[in-house]
Parts: sequence; C-alpha cells; structure tokens
Amino acid sequence: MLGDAMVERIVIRTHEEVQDALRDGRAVVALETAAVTHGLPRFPLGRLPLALDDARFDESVRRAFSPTMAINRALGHAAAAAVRSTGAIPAVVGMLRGQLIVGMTSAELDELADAKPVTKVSLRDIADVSVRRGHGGTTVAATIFACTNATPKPIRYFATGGIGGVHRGWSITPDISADLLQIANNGIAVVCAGAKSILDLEATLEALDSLSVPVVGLGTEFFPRFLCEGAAPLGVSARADSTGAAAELVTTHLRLRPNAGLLLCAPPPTALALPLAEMEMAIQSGLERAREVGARGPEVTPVLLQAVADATRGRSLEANLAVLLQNALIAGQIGVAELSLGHT
Ligand code: PSU
Ligand code: MN
Repeated sequence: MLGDAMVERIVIRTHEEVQDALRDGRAVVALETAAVTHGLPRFPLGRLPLALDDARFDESVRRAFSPTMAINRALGHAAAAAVRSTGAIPAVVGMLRGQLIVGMTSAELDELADAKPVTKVSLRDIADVSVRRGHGGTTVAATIFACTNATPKPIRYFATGGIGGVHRGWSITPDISADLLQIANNGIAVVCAGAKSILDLEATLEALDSLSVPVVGLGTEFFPRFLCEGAAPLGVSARADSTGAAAELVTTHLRLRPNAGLLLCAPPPTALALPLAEMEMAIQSGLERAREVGARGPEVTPVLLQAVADATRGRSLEANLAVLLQNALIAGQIGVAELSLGHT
C-alpha cells in the first residue's frame, strides 16, 4: 500500500466521503474516466439517453444526466448517481494536475471531462502524467491501481462499459490491454458487458482463462459482446442468477484469493443491443480508419469506438451509455447485497 503520502507531493488522494465509507465498511464502487475523456462525445445529446427509460433507474439518475451538458460529462454524473441510487458510494477515479484522485467531486469531474490536453492514462502512464502535472482519464487498468491504493483500504467494486483485451491481429501486433493483467492481479470485482467487441473475443477469453480470472455471467452462460446481441456463444466460467448469488461469489472469491480479481458480466439491455452483423461491418470500417490515420497503441480503441458510432448512426453510442449506466447500477446493487450476507 502506498498511502496518501507516498512522496512529499501527494500523488494519490482519496476523497473524504470515500475514506469514511471504506472505514465504515460500506459499499464503494469505483468508476473509470477513460470512457469519459476518450470514449464519449463532448457535445450534448439534447435529450435523455434511451437507457434511462428503464425502470431500474430512479429519478435521481435521470436528473443527473443533463441533456444540455456534453455527453461525456453528463454520463459521468449519471453513472455516479446510479451507484448512489443503490445505497453504495461512488468513487470516480481520474487525474487532475498530476494527482490521482479516488472519488472526484462533481466540479472535478466537470473539469476532467472538459480538459484538454488530457491523457488516456493506463498503468504505465501514471508516473509520467503525475510528474507533468497533467490531466488524465484513467483506463480500467489505472483505475484498478487506484482502487488497490485507496485510503484506508482497497475498493472492492468497479464498473466500466467493456474491458480492454486482446486486439484482433494480435499474432502480428501483440496489442493486449493492460486491463487483463490488472484484473488478474488485484482483488476487485469488475462489472462489465464483457470485453469490447472491437477485440478478438475468443482470444480475450483464452487470456482471461490463462490468467485464472473467473468470468461470471450475470443471468447468462454466455460472455457478452459489449454493445452487441450475444450471437456465436462464448462461454463464461461461472454463472450467477441473482444479485445475492453474485455477491456470495464475490465474497468467497476475494476471501480465497484476496489479490486476484474477477469479472462479472452483464449483457447490454436487449432493446438497445446492436445486431452482430451490423456491428461487424462497423468494426471493419473502424479498423480501416485506424490503419488510415496510423493509430497505434492506446489510440486504437478511441478511433474504433468513434468509427463504430458513426457507422451505426449513433446507435452504438446509446448502447454504450446503456452499458456504462447499467453496470454502475449493478455494481452498486451487488456491493450492497454483499453487506447483507453478513460475512465480509
Ligand atoms: N468501456 C467503454 N468505453 C471505453 C472504455 C471502456 O464503454 O472507452 C475504456 C476503458 O478505460 C478501457 C480502455 O480500459 O477503454 C481500453 O483501452 P485499450 O484497449 O487501449 O487498453
Ligand atoms: Mn492497447
């Protein structure tokens, strides 16, 4: 554990509300911000996302998504509100002026969402951005690092849209997201809609298997395809059919392997999921665009997501907002359910 005073200048700071919640043993759910800074548009939607028609979201979540606010910013607020609506405490993670913040205030989130330049901060970039006093949206990998080093103890739950994984063409360009190793090596439950469908999902599942990461299907035996309808079946390693069952699995796993993570996978809402064939065509055009603009390393995912949004005329954006909001909600529900099991 690094603690708050790792060096003279405080590099990692946990917000007081989050500190109190961790100390009191309440449920805390971390949220990443790479999706906010690099995965979502900075123009307003002009209305509420379709995902918020869902009765699972209460008025507080609908209010938190301001239609006149830039989408990335509004989503950040709404995802935090979704966590709060379950009784759990949200901890938005991101970097401002070189400081890695665990539990950004609303004002800090606004500042980060508008920030320019802003780095997509993965694990390898934290020290560099810190030294440069830069701003950054944290990826799954970097956010998990922040969770493990939260004060006074680690955060156990984390929600994102889709995790990074093994990219297509990995045998030529070994582009494998740092997310996988971080999940494998930190005691955290990651709620996601599987891995992003722009990836090689079969290879990603194999990698998770090799890393001994449990892949739990929430109400499904199939590994979800991020924003897509689940077609061609990819199997999960375990299944949980209720919030309580998922909570029990998390408790048991983290007791047995406190320094190893697990994936909890929820498929996107059926009404908003995209047909696989349509998504495949969109991804192909995205891969072409990535080649044309010479995108490399961390630039690849944002270019692909943008191309997919263009090709599906915004439908992938609706689906993306849906999984980000839904996963925040589910992580909160499972975190709260774990407390009532009474043996954490
Ligand atoms: N989920 C989303 N949109 C995103 C991401 C996740 O719905 O933009 C981000 C996450 O932060 C994830 C990153 O860690 O994309 C993966 O990027 P890469 O493939 O370069 O590791
Ligand atoms: Mn990558």
